[in-house]
Amino acid sequence: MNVTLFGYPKTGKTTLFNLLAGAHVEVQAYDDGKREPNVRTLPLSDPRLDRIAAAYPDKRKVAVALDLTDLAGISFGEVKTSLCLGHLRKADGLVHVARAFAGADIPHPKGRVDPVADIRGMEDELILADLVLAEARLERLEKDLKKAQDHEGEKERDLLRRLRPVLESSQGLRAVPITPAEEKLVRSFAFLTLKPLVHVINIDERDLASIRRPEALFPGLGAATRDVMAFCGRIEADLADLDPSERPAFMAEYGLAEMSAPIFTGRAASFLDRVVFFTVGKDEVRAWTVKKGATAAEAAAAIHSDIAKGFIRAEVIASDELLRHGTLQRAKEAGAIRLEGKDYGVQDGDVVYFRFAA
Ligand SMILES: Nc1nc2c(ncn2[C@@H]2O[C@H](COP(=O)(O)OP(=O)(O)O)[C@@H](O)[C@H]2O)c(=O)[nH]1
Ligand SMILES: [Mg+2]
Repeated sequence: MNVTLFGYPKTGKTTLFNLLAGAHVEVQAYDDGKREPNVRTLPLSDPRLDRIAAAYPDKRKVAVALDLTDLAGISFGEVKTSLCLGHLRKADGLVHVARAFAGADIPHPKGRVDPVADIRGMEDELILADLVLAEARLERLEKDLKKAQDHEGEKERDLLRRLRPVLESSQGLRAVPITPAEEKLVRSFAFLTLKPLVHVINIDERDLASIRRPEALFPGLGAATRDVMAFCGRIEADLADLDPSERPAFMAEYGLAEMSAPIFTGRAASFLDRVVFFTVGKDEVRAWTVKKGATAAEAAAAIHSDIAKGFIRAEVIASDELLRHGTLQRAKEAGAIRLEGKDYGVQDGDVVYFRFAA
């Protein structure tokens, strides 16, 4: 799973990257012309995994790996031609970092701090980048279809003809109902406005008391609010540098109940439209993810194609219930484990054992 941080220059992207990844990449007030993204893979901590693993002290604990990418700033109006576009298209989820901190020492490219305008501006830029792509593809397809018949090509053209006016009316493609078959047709385009997107606002330290209520700080956000979160780069970066034993006292002084990074990573799977399930194997207790709505057969395939091929049954128990029993063995003795078939829809938090014929 890849999550990519992007945004206009000097909004606190690298500061957030450091907080999320526990990294120490240098942050700067002035552009150093660095274009290479920062990348880290981090284990997604999950309290359910910790508790299941605690019941099996001899087994290794393996978390879901999250690939985090931190891009160089994109200048205003340049998303559609940016060198970063390829990175954005590769991402499973996008995190747009917007600046709300005043910081007179950090120049703002537009000479004003207005996160609501920047969020709207960035959404428009993503829509425009998709429109440029859709139009180019449509033009080519229409030309090709005049020369030769192509049934698949016609389906694609019809879909693009439906999507283009949506983009032209400044709406993202997420609002369009698309069937799974149609989704397959456009998957290779990696439309940006089909990806999960969250706006993360880097708030000013004087607004710290409202950090978990960005909608109160920025009433102009309107309908976009449900996809907005906030952090405070300057203060949280300082807190992260402290010895963990000293941190709570300083957090209390600031009135900050929780650091933002663990809140964000805790929501990562649901943000990416995925569910987490667990396996207890011979050597390891492990967390996996599949897209929301995936079947037991698809979950098996996420582990190994052989398990999916020889799939017989899935033995399933919710992690909460497993923890009430202690171990799978005891849950089994209590008759608490269900047998499910290929088409069972995997639920977030399921603990699954796949029976399969090798
Ligand atoms: N005053 C203030 N400065 C910040 C805050 N967050 C980041 N900065 C500073 O803004 C500059 C750019 O930060 P950086 O994370 O490199 O931004 P990026 O260009 O988006 O990656 C650095 O000097 C940071 O120390 C904040 O919340 N308040
Ligand atoms: Mg940066």
